[in-house]
Amino acid sequence: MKPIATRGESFDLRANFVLSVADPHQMPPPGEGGIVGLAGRSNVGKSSLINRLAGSQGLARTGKRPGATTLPNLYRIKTGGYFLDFPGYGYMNRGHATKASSQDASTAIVLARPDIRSVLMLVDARRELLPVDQEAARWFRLMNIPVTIVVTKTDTLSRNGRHLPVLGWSRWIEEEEDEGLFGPLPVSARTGEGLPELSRHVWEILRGGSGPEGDGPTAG
Ligand SMILES: Nc1nc2c(ncn2[C@@H]2O[C@H](COP(=O)(O)OP(=O)(O)OP(=O)(O)O)[C@@H](O)[C@H]2O)c(=O)[nH]1
Ligand SMILES: [Mg+2]
Repeated sequence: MKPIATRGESFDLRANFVLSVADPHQMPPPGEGGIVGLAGRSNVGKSSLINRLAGSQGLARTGKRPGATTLPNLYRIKTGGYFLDFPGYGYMNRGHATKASSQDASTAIVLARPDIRSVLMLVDARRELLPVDQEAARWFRLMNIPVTIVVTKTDTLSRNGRHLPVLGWSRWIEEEEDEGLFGPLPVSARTGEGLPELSRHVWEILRGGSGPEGDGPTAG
């Protein structure tokens, strides 16, 4: 598959699987580019989105049932940097207890790796704003990690219908008065809606910092 292109620019985020991280010590040393995490409730579409961004359908395991991803999975982006696919949290009200060990692994990585440049917090377009998502976003912010709210599965709603969750999330982001909180970006891993914008955003996160890769294409 070709890298996603927008207005003549191309943001090549093709990636390879590196490992499932049970312990942060297994991860490659910092300095090879930053990490962009994907977090959100189980089944929200994190792994599907990585597959689309990386242009490879079989890269991350996806599933109809929540819990397809049980440990954080690390993917190396060929042009520099990493995706980190966090296991989903909080499904069917028993998430916290049953998924404790995968959450432990996620927390350990976040504490150990200051090179997590940003987290994309995925939320389902069909659901109202959920406190569990808001708390997760705030937790990453407490860890001083910039967070971008990404509203997924927009293909399941009409154009009018998707307006509502996007509006709800943009109000919430405004109310938080936090300059490290971005979005909401509406996307669909199914139709590809919003992917050029999201690819550009990820590219800028990876290139925008003081990483070893230097400058890439910029917004404008
Ligand atoms: N309609 C629609 N379905 C989607 C979209 N993205 C993912 N899905 C479906 O949602 C289900 C879950 O997708 P995954 O990518 O496995 O979700 P996940 O967030 O990685 O789930 P966990 O690994 O359990 O945390 C699968 O059946 C996907 O086909 C989308 O944009 N639109
Ligand atoms: Mg997954």
